[in-house]
Amino acid sequence: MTLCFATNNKGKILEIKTILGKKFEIQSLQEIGCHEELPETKDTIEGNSLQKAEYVWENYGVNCFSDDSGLEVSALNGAPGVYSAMYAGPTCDTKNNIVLLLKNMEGKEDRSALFRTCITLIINGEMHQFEGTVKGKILKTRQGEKGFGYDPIFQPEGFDNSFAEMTLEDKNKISHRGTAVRKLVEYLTKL
Ligand code: ITT
Repeated sequence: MTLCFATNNKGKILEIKTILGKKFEIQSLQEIGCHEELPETKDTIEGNSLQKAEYVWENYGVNCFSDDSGLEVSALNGAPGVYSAMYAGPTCDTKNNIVLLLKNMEGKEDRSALFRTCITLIINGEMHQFEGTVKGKILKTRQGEKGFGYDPIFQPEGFDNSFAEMTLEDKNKISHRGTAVRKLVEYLTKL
């Protein structure tokens, strides 16, 4: 089965291909001729996830799935959450998002956080969503160079390393995305 992965995030592609790519053929947005930004205007992770997959299905008519993710920090009332990608505003990028998060966490005792992913699959026009979460804490400084996004400052519960210090395979075993993708695989293999 061929599925388009509706994302422009190379980190997500690498992680998901490691799990899905062995069983399914994954097409990129470029391969289906989609070169524009996908719309992401909703205020929930589920809403944005659905919006991205629906855009690809409605405009390109291919079976596809999307991934919308966010980091929910307890001491910041769930921020950055659905706004994780654009946290630092006009200057948002991975580095500036992390700098702002660490600044906003200064002096906070409770460093607990949750990573959340919602994958939306649209297959022959039918929609299904799969969720994955992982609990952890926000570190005080960056640790590690692997992974992407907030990985250097997120330490999953029960581990001494940040996500950015783990191999792709080890991160996938416990991550929000790994959990959601395994649910997707389970569904697809039953079809
Ligand atoms: P697409 O919408 O094209 O898929 P995106 O990067 O905009 O890519 P999101 O809208 O889901 O993705 O934004 C999620 C933000 O959270 C983004 O800044 C990511 O870098 C970050 N993020 C998502 N998953 C992550 C992970 O596993 N580890 C670290 N950061 C992650």
